[in-house]
Amino acid sequence: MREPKRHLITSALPYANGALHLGHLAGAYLPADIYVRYLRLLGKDVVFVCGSDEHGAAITMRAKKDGVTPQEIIDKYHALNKDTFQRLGISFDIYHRTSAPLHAETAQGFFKELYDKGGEFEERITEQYFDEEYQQFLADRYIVGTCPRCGHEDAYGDQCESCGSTLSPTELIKPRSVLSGKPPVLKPTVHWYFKLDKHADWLRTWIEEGTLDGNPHHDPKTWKKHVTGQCLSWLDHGLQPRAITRDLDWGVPVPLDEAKGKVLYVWFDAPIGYISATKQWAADHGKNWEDYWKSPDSQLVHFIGKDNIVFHCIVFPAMLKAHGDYLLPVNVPANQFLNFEGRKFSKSKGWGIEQHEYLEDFRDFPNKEDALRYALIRNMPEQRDSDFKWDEFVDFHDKELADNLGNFLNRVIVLTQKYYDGQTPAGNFATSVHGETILRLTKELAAAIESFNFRDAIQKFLEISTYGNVYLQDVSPWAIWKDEPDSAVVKECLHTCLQIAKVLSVVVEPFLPFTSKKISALLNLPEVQAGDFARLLDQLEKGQALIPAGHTVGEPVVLFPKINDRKDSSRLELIEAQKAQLAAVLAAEQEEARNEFAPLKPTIQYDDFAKLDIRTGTILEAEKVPKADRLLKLRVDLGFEKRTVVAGIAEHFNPEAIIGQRVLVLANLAPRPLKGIESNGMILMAENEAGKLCFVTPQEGWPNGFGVR
Ligand code: B3M
Ligand code: ZN
Repeated sequence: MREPKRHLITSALPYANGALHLGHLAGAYLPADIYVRYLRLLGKDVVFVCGSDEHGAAITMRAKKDGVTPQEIIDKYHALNKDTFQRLGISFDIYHRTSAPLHAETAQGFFKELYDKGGEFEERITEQYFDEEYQQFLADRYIVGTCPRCGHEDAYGDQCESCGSTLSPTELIKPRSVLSGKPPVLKPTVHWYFKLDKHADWLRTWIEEGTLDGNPHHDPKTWKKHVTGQCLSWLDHGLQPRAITRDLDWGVPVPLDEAKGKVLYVWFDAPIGYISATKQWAADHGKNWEDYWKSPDSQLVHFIGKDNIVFHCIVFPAMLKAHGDYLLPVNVPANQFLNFEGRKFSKSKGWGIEQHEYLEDFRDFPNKEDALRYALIRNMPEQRDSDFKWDEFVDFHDKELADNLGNFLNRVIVLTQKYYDGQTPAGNFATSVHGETILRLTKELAAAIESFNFRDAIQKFLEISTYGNVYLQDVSPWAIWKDEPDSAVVKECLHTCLQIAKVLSVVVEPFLPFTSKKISALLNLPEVQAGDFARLLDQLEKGQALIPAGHTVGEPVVLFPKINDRKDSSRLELIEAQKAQLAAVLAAEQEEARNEFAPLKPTIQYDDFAKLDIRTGTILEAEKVPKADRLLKLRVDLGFEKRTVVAGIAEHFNPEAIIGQRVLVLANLAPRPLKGIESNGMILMAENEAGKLCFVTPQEGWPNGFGVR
């Protein structure tokens, strides 16, 4: 596979129906940004597209919930998400929207092309739920009812959130419309289906072997195992035609006369959003969008979360191939999920933090954007789910960014100022063993980024910083300089450290772009720019100095003031406040759980308890008490005697079913008459909050008559 001329990189288009949390950032946006920034530093022609997914029931449901129009929802969240990404340094070339007219035109054109070709679509008439009061068909999410699997009463037409089952609307027991609350009726409707099944064979070859139409396309070994695994599992289950139109009043209208009132299914139009975004970007920059989507010299990579794999690795590629001329992705390095302090992010449960909330809560925290980016990269869910923890955030920040990177840079600048009035001493870094080592680490870092192993890549970055620190400590120029201010060893040492600092300013840019700027300022060098990584490698290979002798560095600044700082507790307080919020959520949950149970009775003394004589027993006979709905007359074996006990359990148990049941009996309760029968004792039962009863039984094998204490 030859070196591509152009790179088209996409990140999943977030639904504009809510804010995004840290898991989204770590999943699909931060990894793409690292990759794109790296490519730009190599001087590559790259376009990085993203935007809001503004169609589908996710948007209309949200609007209904908030009592506003869908347009208000998308305007609000498009602006919020776009702004937040920008503040976090996610460097999209365009953040487009699927509500743009250019998008509707592009998606309709795509549909029409496939339609006119013939053979890709089929029309099917199916029965779908219809709300007669609102006179409209109901999207899956607009139907709720009882889950056939677990009995949860508010399961959605596509999924039960209680047991996680995937459902179809007609499976729901007692379905009702979210709009009117009334039971919907089934009505026939026509829809267009994309014949995905006919693409199964080439998809399998493409995914398993990395070939397309008999030509090499990509190296399948470079795809993540969990991505390939998910794709093959879909293929193994067999692909079915998929409906690509919907009866909904929000979306891209189906461009057919006979499809009035119908729109394209959101998962049909959303990926085409990547194309319309590229078109808009190209129009804005005087470029040709087709160079990026259709030229064999270009490479397409989709960054997504694992829940979107099938759409990006099976459905969209099939659409592109069916259309013809389009490139297919050379990789889809999907990430797994990030959890938050041991649980899934959940807005409704108050668990987790959204990106814009972080920026707000940490507004006074120095270098907050990169502190977050660093923690998310160190722990990115690349191969398996990972967990964000505040304690780890603190450790990464204090031990790695502050003690390692920050401390190294600070010492180098302070010493250069002190010994040489800020002027870079001459030296032989580039031809030394240090130059060689740094070149090797830099290449390893590059290889890790190119193979989408961003956790490994950031480790390499840390190794370079550590190398500088250890070297500085080993030489300890301060010990030499006080007796020998003109020492060549000290000069060589600071020369070398400054060169390493320059390397750090470049290689850190894809990960921590704000920090890169700060390091450049410390060194009094221009900001890192396109092509600098390539230049750096070239200079190191050629043994050239990266910062020339005599260059005056800047003033020292502490880049990452520690969170655990005895003199200033303000940063630790921010972390403590986050933890306190989580503790409050847990406490509220516990409180709620407690309220589900009957309150405790007043305290008694041990002597009160000791008066109870509870024995193990077995029910020998059971019969209904005439004219008493609730009572059963039981004959119970207590080992030393057999007794009659009348128990109020007739509504819960059939008499036949409890013969032989082991029980605990309060044996010294004074006899009392019940419906004319003398009851001698009481059977111990446990009762749940719904009033259901179960027996409390002795462990198996324990005979009757034993005391309980
Ligand atoms: N909006 C789903 C999601 O946000 C969907 C992605 C579209 S990518 C073309 O997870
Ligand atoms: Zn269920």
